[in-house]
Order: sequence, then structure tokens, then C-alpha cells
Amino acid sequence: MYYPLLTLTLQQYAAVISLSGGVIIISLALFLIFSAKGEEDKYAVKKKLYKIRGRYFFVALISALVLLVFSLRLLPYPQYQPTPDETVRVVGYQWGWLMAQGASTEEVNNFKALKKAEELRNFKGTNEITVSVDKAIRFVVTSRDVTHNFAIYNSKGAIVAQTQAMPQYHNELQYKFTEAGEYPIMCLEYCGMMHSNMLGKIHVVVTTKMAENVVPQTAPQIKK
Ligand SMILES: [Cu+2]
Repeated sequence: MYYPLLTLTLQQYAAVISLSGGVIIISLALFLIFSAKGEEDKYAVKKKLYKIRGRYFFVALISALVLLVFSLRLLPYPQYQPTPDETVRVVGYQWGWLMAQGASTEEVNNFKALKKAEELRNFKGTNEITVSVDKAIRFVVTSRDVTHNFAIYNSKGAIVAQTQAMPQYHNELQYKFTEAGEYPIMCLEYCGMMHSNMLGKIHVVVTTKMAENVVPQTAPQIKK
């Protein structure tokens, strides 16, 4: 059995929910307009509406709060995420991306302390990196010049995660790639003539667990 609703992305869910909400509100308005009979009913309709509003306000408020608590956990903000397996430093510039992996905690902290454009001049990185599938990757993103937006797309062209790349500021974005493949990076904030040339790529690969799982072996003890 195929259930199309279960295969939607988060963005498609949001679209379905807002579309349904819109349809409900418009239907309600149309129903009230057409069920009202002339001038004397205007106040009756108003009264009816106020009654509905009063009754459902708290229901709506509580639903919104519950949804907020649940949806916040889906956001890629670091404070809602577990400790990352890897941190990638990212610098956006007109017009490209520089990504660097393998920094120590100290190096990442030093990177976060860089504020001026000239301090970022010597930052070395590439616009293509390779990461492992199912690892929590934290991107620490800044810009050398103007505001950009670091957006990661999947192979189907849907955004999987994004954050602004702002000068003098570091945004942190955490994401776990659950599928191997190639994830293009594009700039999502118009930043000048060559904006569309701000491309990059993240190769997500399945690493053989061999190397990690090798337990140092000791020779068996022979009992005398
Ligand atoms: Cu840009």
C-alpha cells in the first residue's frame, strides 16, 4: 500500500497544512456569507463569529504552543542538537564558498572569534568536501564580505538545510545526512552579479565501519 502523505518532505507538509488551513478559513467565511439572510442577520452573524472566536481561541493557542515545542526540535539550531561528530568551518565570499574540515575545538573557537574581513583573508578551504553518512555535521558559517546564504540541497533539488552567511557573525547549522549522495550548495541570498556562481558540493559517503570498530587485540594468555 502506498501512502503519499507519509513520503512528504517537511516543506511539503508545511504547504499541505497551510493550504488546508486556508481552505477551511475561506469555506467558513463563504458559509457565513451565504447563510446570512439580509440586513437583520448581520448582527447575528457577528455574534456567531465572536462566539466561535471565543470558544476556539484557547484551543488554537494551546495547539500552537504544543506544535511550537515539537517543531523547535526539528530545527537545525545547535542548542537543540547533540554534540556534533564533525565541525566544518565555512566562509562565503563574492563569489564562492570555502569549506574546511578537521579543525580542533580550539581552532573552531579561534575561527568563531574572527570578525574582520582581513582576518578571514588567509582562510583556506575548498568548495567540495566529503563527509560520512549518519554523522552529525556542524557547519560554522560566516562571510568575508556581504551577506550570503549557505544552502544545502539534495539530489532532487530540495533544500535540506540552510543558514545565512553574515559578515562579522558566525551562524551554526547542524545536519545529519541520512542518505549517501551528492549535495549541491548554492547561495540563497542575492549577493551580486555572480551570485549564481556560488556553488559547492558535499559528497556524503558510506564509510566502512572497519577502521572505527577495530579493537586492539592482545595475544591470548596461556594458562600454565
Ligand atoms: Cu552569495
